Amino acid sequence: MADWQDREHPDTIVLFDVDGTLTPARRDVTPEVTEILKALKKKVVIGFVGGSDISKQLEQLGPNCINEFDFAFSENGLTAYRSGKQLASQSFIEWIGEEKYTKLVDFILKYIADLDLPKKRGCFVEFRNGMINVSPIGRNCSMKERAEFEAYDKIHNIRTKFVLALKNAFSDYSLTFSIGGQISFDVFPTGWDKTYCLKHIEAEGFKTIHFFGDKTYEGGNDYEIYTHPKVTGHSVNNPGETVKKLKEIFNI
Ligand code: M1P
Repeated sequence: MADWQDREHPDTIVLFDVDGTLTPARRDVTPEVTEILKALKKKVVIGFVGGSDISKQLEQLGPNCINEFDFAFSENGLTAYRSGKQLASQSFIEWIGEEKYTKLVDFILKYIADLDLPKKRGCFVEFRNGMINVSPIGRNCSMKERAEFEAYDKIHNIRTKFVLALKNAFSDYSLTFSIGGQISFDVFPTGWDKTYCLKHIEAEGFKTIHFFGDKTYEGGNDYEIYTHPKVTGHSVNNPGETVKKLKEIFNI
């Protein structure tokens, strides 16, 4: 196992959320962020931990991101890579079982069918390794429709009401419903939030774990890791602020 001795601070890891922290939501990383990450990697160990699945992160952070970052954590760490090599993990469907899963999905699809929305597109439930992602408008919407839904949701609280209905109907399922992006929310077993990724680095013995995220408020999908006792959390509003803070903290 690499012991990171090529870094100035081999016992420090810096983890980043993706959407809103390294990139704008569902958009690509800029050269400015890529450059600062390269400089940071000389000093410390670096990783990302996003809610999205790996295909979206490869699009946003670049096709080689699982090698460029020392640790790559998709779906909160339910899909994980160390130095480009995949690590063993758990799966949502194995955890929940087909019977309970079918009841959950049937409820979701019926709820969406009854929703009165200006536009509906396709892919309302995205089945992932460590979670499902539910989108009332559907993940196939265009960028313009994505922005329209986000604005509509701010007024009508479509996702908040949906999550409430699910919490009531499935109170015995031990599930967490997390609104982390613009058009959807993630559903995963309670505890499989972003702190899950810390299991993959426990054995490395890092003395300092930094985390940068934008949804660090209670209810946001960065909250649990941001407030974790072993983590030094940094709250940012956009990638520009991430760069600014990195320059200040790490003297880059
Ligand atoms: O990384 C934050 C979220 O990004 C996407 O959300 P949305 O498509 O709603 O903007 C999703 O991939 C979601 O799973 C993820 O948590």
